[in-house]
Amino acid sequence: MFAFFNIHSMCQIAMYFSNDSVKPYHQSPTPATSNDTIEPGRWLCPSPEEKNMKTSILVIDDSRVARQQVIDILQQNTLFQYFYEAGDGIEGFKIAINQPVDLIICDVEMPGMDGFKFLRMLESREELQDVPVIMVTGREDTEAKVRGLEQGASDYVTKPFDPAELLARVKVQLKIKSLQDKLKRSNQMLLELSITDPLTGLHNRRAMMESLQKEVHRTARKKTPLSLVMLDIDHFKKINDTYGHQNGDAVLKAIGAELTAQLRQYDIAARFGGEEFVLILPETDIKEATQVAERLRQNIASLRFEAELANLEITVSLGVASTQNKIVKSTDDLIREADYALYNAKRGGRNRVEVMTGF
Ligand code: GH3
Ligand code: MG
Ligand code: MG
Ligand code: MG
Repeated sequence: MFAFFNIHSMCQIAMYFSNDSVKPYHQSPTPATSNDTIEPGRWLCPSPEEKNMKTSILVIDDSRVARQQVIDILQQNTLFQYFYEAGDGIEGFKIAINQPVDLIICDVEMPGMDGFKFLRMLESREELQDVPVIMVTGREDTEAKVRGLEQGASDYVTKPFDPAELLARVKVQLKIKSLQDKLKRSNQMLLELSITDPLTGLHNRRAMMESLQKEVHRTARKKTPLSLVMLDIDHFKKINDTYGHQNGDAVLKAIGAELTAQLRQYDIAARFGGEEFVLILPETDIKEATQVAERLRQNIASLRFEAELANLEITVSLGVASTQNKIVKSTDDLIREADYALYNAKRGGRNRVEVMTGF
């Protein structure tokens, strides 16, 4: 399927897609003051937009004094705009699932849910698995350090805190988190590019074939029919020859937009190739699919363009097939039948809808 990359191999791609150098964190001109961070589980309430932009940290420790020490050290820098506090793992976990948190500093020894249990809870939530956790251990407590790292902590600091060391470790984790976030965005972008037809923004042929496979299986399980409409622009070569390739592209885009406008929630529109398009219509029988195709035909025939293309009238031919007919046993059968119906529409004079044989 799609190729994805780990953080090391993707750093360069992340840099490529990023239009600035890697800056691991936002710096606000107005950092939160210590008055902003008071009771465990309470915090300043940022708006949703602000939450997306600002960097936040969650400090979990049963000792209020220890929490405040961490916050005091971090507030000397403008690394974080929001500070959340919790007195044990459960309270911390509640905050972590409700607020976007960029980094967690968590004490190991706490009554109620301790640091190790908290790590396990974080692991159980997919959306929290990438949040770095720095564990707070005793200076000599090697066992806790090792156990924390083995259970998914990113790093540890020891009490009493050395401010410079705490800051340095926090900065490293923020930098890694920032790179990971960029990597995720890049992967998402690559995924979208790999399934999209760049001209029309519709699914490309490969993505359409994958979706069709899935939908055919899903609708077979549900015992509902799935229909497929194949559409081909009539005499498109002539449009290119008369108005030029760029205008031809504009027509393809307009058809793509028309298909998109017709989509219902679970329908999929794709560019199958050149000037051929496909509509996948799950849970749709042949009658409904034919109505969709006929509506598309009429809408496209009434499309009007501007400037050079003011006199242009486009028509399309469409073929409709459905898994409702028992001779259709696979995606290939479905495509072949729709293609054959389309061929009949062309033979029958174009600008028309034809249905597969057997209905
Ligand atoms: P018919 O009614 O039989 O379908 O005739 P047609 O001219 O539409 O079909 P034909 O297969 O002869 O020509 C299709 C044309 O589509 C030829 C090709 O240059 C053009 N084409 C394919 N992809 C693109 C594209 O991305 N942009 C443009 N502008 N033209 C394309
Ligand atoms: Mg403690
Ligand atoms: Mg064609
Ligand atoms: Mg054509």
